[in-house]
Amino acid sequence: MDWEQKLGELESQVTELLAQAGKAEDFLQIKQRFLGKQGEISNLLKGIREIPPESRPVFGQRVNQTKQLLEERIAEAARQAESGRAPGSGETLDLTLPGVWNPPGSIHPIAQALDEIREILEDLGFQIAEGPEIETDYYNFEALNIPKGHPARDMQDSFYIEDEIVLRTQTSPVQIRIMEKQKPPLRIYAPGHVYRRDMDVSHTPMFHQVEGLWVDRGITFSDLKGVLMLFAEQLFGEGTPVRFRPSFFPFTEPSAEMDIECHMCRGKGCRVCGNSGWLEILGSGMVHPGLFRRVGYDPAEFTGFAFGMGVERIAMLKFGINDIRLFFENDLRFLKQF
Ligand code: 2NL
Repeated sequence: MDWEQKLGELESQVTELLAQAGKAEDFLQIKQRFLGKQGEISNLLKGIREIPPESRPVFGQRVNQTKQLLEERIAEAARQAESGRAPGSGETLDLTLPGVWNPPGSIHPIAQALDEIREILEDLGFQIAEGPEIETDYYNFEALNIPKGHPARDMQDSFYIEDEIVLRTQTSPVQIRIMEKQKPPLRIYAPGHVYRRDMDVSHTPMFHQVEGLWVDRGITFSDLKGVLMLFAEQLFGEGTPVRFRPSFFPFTEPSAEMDIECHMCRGKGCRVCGNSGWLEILGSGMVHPGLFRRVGYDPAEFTGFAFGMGVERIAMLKFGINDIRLFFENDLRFLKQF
C-alpha cells in the first residue's frame, strides 16, 4: 500500500471512530492511536527512509497536513460531544436552544372556593368526612325525613340508577353514615359531588356541596349562629353583615337560611341581589330529633346543628360570575382569569 493510500485510509478510520465516540476518554484514545508518539502518523513518518529522496518533501508535507487535519477533527468532535451529547445516549442536545415551554396551569375557581371553605371549617375544628356518590334510597331520603312521595325525591329532581339506588342529591348521607358508627361529640364536614336533574344559568346536573354537622350535649341555635357568622366573615371579609331568615328543610327544625349583605350595592339593592340587598349563601338548622333517633342518638341527651351550601354558588358570588355553566366548559380564556 503506498503512503497516499495509507493517509486516506487513516482519515476515514478516524472519521468512523469519531462517529461512534461519546465519552471524553474515547476521544483521548483516538488521539493516542493516531497522533501519539507510537501512533499511526508517527509510524508512517518513521518510514521516510524507504521513500525515494525526491518524493520526501511532498511526503513530509502531506503527512503533516493530514496530522493537522486529524488533530482539528478530533478536537472539534470532542468539543461538540462535551457541550451537546447526553452522556452515553449518542443523542445530540443543543443546550443553547430555549426549553420546551409548559404553560403554567391555574387552580380551577371551584377548587379555590372549596379549598377556602375547607380551610375555614378545619380552623373551626370540623373534620372531613367522605362517602359514596351512589346512595341507597334510605341514606339519601328516608334517613333525612324525606319519605316516599315528598317533592324533593321526585323523579324530576334525582338521577335513579335502579329502583332504590340514586346519585346522592346532597352530602347529608355521608354524615348519617358517620353518626351510625360514631357517638357524639361529632364535628364533621362533608364536601363532594352531588347530582340533580336541573340545568340552567344557576343549575348543573352535577355540582359541589359542603355540609357541616356539630353534635354534642348542649349545642344550641346560638352555636349555629356564632359558627356560621364566623364562617361568613372569614369567607367574605371581616365585618360582612349577615342575617338569618326562617326557612324549612325536612331534616332540621328550626331551619334558617343565612344571607350576606350584597357586596355589589352594599345593601342598597341591585341586579345581582334582585333588589333585596342580600345574597343567600347557605341553609342551616338544628338537626331534627327524628334523624337522631334513627342513628341511635338520644335527642334528649344530644342536640346539634347542620348546614349546607353549594360551592358553585359561593364561587359565583365571590368571583362575580353570572352563569354557572362557565365552570364546566373548561374554556382556558375563562379559567386563566383566576
Ligand atoms: C342547602 C341546605 C342544608 C343540612 C343541609 C343536614 C345534614 C344532616 C342533618 C341535618 Cl346529617 N341537616 N344538612 C341542613 C340544613 C340545610 O343544606 O341549601 N344546601 C345547598
